[in-house]
Amino acid sequence: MQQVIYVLNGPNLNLLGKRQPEIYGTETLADIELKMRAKAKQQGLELDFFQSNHEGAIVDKIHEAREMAAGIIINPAAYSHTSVAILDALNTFDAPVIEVHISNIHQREAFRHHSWVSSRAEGVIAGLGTLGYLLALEYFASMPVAGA
Ligand code: CA2
Repeated sequence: MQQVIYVLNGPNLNLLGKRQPEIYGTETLADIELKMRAKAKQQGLELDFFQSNHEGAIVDKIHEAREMAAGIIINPAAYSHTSVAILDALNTFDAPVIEVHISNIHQREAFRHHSWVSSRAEGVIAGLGTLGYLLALEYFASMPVAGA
């Protein structure tokens, strides 16, 4: 059975490619999903791609991942900097977590420098644009299949 990777996107990322291209580029979230699905197919991985503007919906999706996912790629967006609830949910998830930020949060306002999620993540990719999502997927493709 194919391993499923959950790709979770936080608030306002549904507006990618429609505003602030100087920070976030011109690709839409649908463009990212298409590219990730193409790469996942090559790598024999299945994706569950999700975006929500609601903290609780993201927490619920992480709970679902506990039973369903071999890993999580998460861009928690603004919740990175505020959400202990998302950190607590991720701490109940046993498989690897990779945190992705399109922009380099460390070059931006001070309030973006700290992410609650980073303490749980196996790796953090920031500042490489939307390529970061594909690199995160590469990480999962390079991992040995459990039980093999
Ligand atoms: O760089 C990232 O990926 C962020 O997670 C994006 C978040 C921001 O709060 C984090 O500090 C860094 C913001 C996502 C909002 O995306 C927009 C896209 C287009 C137009 C407006 C917002």
